[in-house]
Amino acid sequence: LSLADDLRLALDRDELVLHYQPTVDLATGDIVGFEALVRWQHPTRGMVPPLEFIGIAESTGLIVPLGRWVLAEACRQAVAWGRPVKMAVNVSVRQFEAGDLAATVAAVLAETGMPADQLCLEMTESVLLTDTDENLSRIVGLKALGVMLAMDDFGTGYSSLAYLRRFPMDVLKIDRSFVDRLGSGDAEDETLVNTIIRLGRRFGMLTVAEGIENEAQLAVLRGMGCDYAQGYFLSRPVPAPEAGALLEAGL
Ligand code: G
Ligand code: G
Ligand code: MN
Ligand code: NA
Repeated sequence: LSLADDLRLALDRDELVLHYQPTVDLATGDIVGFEALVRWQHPTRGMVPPLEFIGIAESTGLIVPLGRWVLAEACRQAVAWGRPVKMAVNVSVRQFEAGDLAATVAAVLAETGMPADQLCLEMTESVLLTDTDENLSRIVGLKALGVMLAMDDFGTGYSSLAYLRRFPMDVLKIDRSFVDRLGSGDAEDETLVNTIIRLGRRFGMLTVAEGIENEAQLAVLRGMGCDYAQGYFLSRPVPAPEAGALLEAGL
């Protein structure tokens, strides 16, 4: 069987699991939410990382049922924790463009009881690269549900800045390639990140820095007034029980 055949079966066999990476308020240190990241516990290959199967899921169309499962599982878990917590879910281009994502999200919110404003859908610039009326109406349809929308990996795509004013995004996630070089005293890198934070703020967006791996980066971002942060220094993505424990006890 090919990996694609296996993936088709994986959904039915409950081989997919979600890990959750905390999003931390830089001002208070509190966990405000999590990003759900899918993993595949393959019966013979072991843990298969998403980079190896999201592409296959997209090219086979399996991303649609897989994406629906991820949405439902992430929402179900957020509600099960029994306290207000934001849950961010990654949405790939194919999932955004195939079928009616807004209808799927509406159904998942209804069946899980997840409050719409606690769900955040993360999209990369490639989703917005096709700056068509159809894509705009898809975005508007999602916004109408009351969910939050995040621009993931900001700064790495080919896009112009024009879509920031065209698409109503709520969250700007600063790509970790920019965060990587912070705290080493390079003035240009600091200027770049500072400018992105100000840009986000100016457009009324929450800013989230990704990939924080040390204290120095954290301090620089806090000083710049970045709202939230994620990264191995704070916590790796962890299974649901560990995430629940972090939510109870704090970091
Ligand atoms: O989770 P890392 O832990 O390895 O994730 C690698 C890549 O896979 C990231 O770009 C991430 O956005 C993507 N990814 C992880 N989980 C999902 C998911 O549920 N759906 C989609 N579309 N992408 C995901
Ligand atoms: O593309 P997206 O931003 O959704 O993917 C997040 C990816 O970044 C996941 O693969 C996640 O495991 C990874 N990640 C999260 N924190 C860190 C970090 O501090 N360093 C590195 N190198 N990767 C991280
Ligand atoms: Mn993401
Ligand atoms: Na990202």
